[in-house]
Amino acid sequence: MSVWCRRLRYVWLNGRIVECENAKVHVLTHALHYGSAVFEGIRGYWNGSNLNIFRLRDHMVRLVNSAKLVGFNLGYTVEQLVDATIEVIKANNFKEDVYIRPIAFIGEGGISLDITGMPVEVSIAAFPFGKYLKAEGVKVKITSWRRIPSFSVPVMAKASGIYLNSIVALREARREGYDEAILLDWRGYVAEGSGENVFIVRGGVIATPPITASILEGVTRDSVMRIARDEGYTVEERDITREELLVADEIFLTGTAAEITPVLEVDGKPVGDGKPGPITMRLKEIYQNIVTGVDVRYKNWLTPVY
Ligand code: PY5
Repeated sequence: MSVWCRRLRYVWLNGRIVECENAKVHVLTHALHYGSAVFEGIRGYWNGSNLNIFRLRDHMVRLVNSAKLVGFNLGYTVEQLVDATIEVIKANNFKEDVYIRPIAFIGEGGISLDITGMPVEVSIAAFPFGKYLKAEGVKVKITSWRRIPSFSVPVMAKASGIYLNSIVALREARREGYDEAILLDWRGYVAEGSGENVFIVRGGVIATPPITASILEGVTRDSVMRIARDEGYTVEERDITREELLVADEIFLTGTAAEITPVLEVDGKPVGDGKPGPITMRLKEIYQNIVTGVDVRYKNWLTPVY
């Protein structure tokens, strides 16, 4: 039995709800060999009476766009993918916080690198999930591995193959005792974390790298920019130098899995006084209130399941 089937009962696979044990692929699956897959990470938050999925439609739009960038067609509309997500959560009857992992991949189409006409498979799985990174804050290393540039691969796509870059970067950081890696882009400017976008605060001004720094255009990044601007902060999308990380008042990471995670140390040096900063904590609190539906100002970001 797959260890996953202890955490979930049903999976949505190619248009149908199937038993977890039957959500399988062959070892010669194209995507397993070449990383020819695109995926999403989405969270659903249980607030005691309903499960609200955060920015579900925006994630599915990115999934469809990722496939387009890699060069294949998902075969499902955004609306169908939204409905399928709700269907699979209902089938499992989850009444707790979940992580949702849709993936579209090239299936059994041979070993050619030409994916033209190869079969595309789509699955959506959801499972109970807690914290991804230490909620109190993380120690990061500026890794020696650079973020794959967008002139080599369309890095705007959340494509599986690109994650080898994140895997080696995080491996290096963890081996040396850090919690997370920050990758610089090919020019040497700050790109992002292994699975998160990066924000810094200097003199009350918030800044985050632009999409021209080979980053994934994060949904949480977009949400945080909106929230911060609504709170009256100035938010700049601009290149950030490595040295700015070392003199920033605050640094935080954003991502679906990581949510808003304070950075306490960079390369062994404390960020500010080494404790989570006030702006980081304020944004974290607002974000928490939004995803649980307490802050109704951003209610259109939530899709209730039940
Ligand atoms: N950058 C990278 C490389 C990412 O993998 C992610 C998300 C982000 C940025 C943030 O994007 P978003 O805010 O849209 O989530 N990472 C996934 C996640 O679910 C997978 C992490 C293992 O957070």
